[in-house]
Amino acid sequence: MIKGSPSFQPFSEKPISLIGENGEWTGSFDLTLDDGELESFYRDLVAARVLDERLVRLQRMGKISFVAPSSGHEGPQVAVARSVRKGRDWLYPYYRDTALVMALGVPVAETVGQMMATRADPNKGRQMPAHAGSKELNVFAVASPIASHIAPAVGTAISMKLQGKGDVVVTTFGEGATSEGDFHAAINFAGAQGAPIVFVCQNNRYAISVGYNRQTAAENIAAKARAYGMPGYTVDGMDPLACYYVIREAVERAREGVGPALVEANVYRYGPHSPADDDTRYRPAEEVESWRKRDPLIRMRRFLEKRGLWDDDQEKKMREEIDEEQRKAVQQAEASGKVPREWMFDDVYSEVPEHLAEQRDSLG
Ligand SMILES: Cc1ncc(C[n+]2csc(CCOP(=O)(O)OP(=O)(O)O)c2C)c(N)n1
Repeated sequence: MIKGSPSFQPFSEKPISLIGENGEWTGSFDLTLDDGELESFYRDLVAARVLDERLVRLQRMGKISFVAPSSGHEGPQVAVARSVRKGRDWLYPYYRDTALVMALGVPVAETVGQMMATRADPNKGRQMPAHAGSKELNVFAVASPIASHIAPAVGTAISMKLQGKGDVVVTTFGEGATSEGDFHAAINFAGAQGAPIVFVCQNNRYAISVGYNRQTAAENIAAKARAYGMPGYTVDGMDPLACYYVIREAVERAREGVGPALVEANVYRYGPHSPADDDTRYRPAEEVESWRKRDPLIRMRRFLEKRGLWDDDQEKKMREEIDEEQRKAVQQAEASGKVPREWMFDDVYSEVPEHLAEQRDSLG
């Protein structure tokens, strides 16, 4: 057992939840977050939603070519960001993790700069949009092939174990990724090696148009952990505090050398898979609406209100601040200018070979 942790039962039938749908605390242990931490947690959730809606608008305006909407996924993403030691632990996220990188501290101008391929992009415009990465914060640059980042994440975790510094890796992915061989090879090896890694599956029930029941016959994703010799937790992903406490426990467990864990957070993506996807063709509007009623932001806000920490005025003020911050960040990203073409030759060789130097110079 991990010191000071509530210790959750793995392989529960019902998803683990700590906030009831009306905002009441239903946990069997005392909250350890103080009022300020709870408020800033809520701010992270709201800021992520506001940014997601802004990115979708920017895509419609033709300023971004691709976006992977993250609204509905905020709970586990913000929970991961709040469970790790920033700049020490390692993150291998996927393309839908905008809320995660934002809550971790990647500046909005950097995220938007990446999306727009401007000079504000630390990836120098050489990635698809929605492919974050941060050297300072140990965020591995997102890879487009599904599940291909999971094996390198395990490799990093084994390396952390060998170095013995107590650093942990967290990797995230959708349930579709668990159908890939890469996932199974990687998680198997992590189990065998006792690697300090937490696998966080954001199960939004669809891999583009492929529904959960066509993806796997397993009752849930967490059950798969049994075969790999690690605990598997099913969490109500629309309950931000349940995501936080379970993920934090899994991270601390890994840090103390107990080994890896798989956390499945049941979320819902409200938007299409990407702008190229028409989700009305494969899921009824009533289904989307019914999940919207369980919205993580509404749940957290009710929780704060019940504790006397939040009211309409605070909400209005916070939303105005967030909106203004993000508006300025977008301006900053745009003002930095498009990435120069010659940047594509950077960072490949320590010394640019003659033929590449020639090609670079021929760009004019
Ligand atoms: C190896 C590979 N196969 C197929 C694709 C095309 N593709 C992109 S996203 C996606 C669905 C992934 O679904 P999931 O892992 O559940 O994550 P979600 O997008 O639902 O969050 C697919 C099939 C890809 N990028 N890589």
